[in-house]
Amino acid sequence: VIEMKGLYSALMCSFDEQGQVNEQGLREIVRHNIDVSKIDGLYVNGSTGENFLISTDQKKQIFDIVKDEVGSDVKLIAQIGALNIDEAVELGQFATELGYDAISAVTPFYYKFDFEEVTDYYTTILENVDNDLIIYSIPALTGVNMNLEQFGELFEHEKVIGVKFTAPDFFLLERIRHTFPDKLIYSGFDEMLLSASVLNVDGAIGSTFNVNGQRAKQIFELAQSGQIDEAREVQKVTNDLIGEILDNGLYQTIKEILKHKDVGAGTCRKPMKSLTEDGVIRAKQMAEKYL
Ligand code: HMN
Repeated sequence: VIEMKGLYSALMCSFDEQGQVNEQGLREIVRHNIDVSKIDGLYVNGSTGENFLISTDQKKQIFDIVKDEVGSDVKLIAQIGALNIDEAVELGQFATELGYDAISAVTPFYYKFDFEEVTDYYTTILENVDNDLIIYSIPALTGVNMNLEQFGELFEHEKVIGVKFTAPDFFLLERIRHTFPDKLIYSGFDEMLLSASVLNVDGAIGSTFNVNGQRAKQIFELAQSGQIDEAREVQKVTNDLIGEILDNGLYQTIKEILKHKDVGAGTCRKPMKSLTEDGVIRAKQMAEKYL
């Protein structure tokens, strides 16, 4: 699992006005991440890829295009989690056949599943997909909160190699790190990357790395070498930028910044709204000021 460590962009996807995948634009986003953001890998079809707004065919199309563009340049994690368990398995098999290095599955959401049901969901995926799996925990969006013992139960399966931990709970994060030194932990909130890095996470997965990947890498590496003052400076600038992005509209603004870098990032899928004219101007100012 050591080779899976590092910083992963939660990959954005380019859509046209009709909501179809813009292949050329998607390829440009991938290239920008590798060539400019200098990330170690891509987390494909996560929240940032607007995964829960698109069809199964579109998810497959995206897995396909991304693998074709990346080859073996960087690591690839396929987010295949879905409320329809058959779809999750189908996507897991599909991405595995394409050569994705690991799969990841969001905890099942919306119906307030209990832990027994969550376990059953992961077991079904693991029994049917021949790949390593990273649990995707994001309680604020799913409503699924797991404690240390529950993570431990899921980690008992040897194919469960780690967790994408997207929560501001540093007590739990420290306990997981300490208790499971051999599992991979990816930090999920870019604005908390330094705090997570100090706790010795193995990497991070973030939406803002699509544009701010170089700073994210600096934060992670400075923290690992104990240069905390320097890391804090970079996190400060990063958080100035993230604050402005969040105020303006997260995914729309990252796409707009990419467009200012001549990357065909397209628009967001409905029902996500588009930026106002002012929002477009603000995104341009962010691109000029920070990137
Ligand atoms: C994904 O599934 O696409 C990402 O891994 C999610 C990632 O953790 C992001 N979370 C959300 O968008 C909810 C963060 O990068 C987040 O966007 C960033 O920290 C700004 O808050």
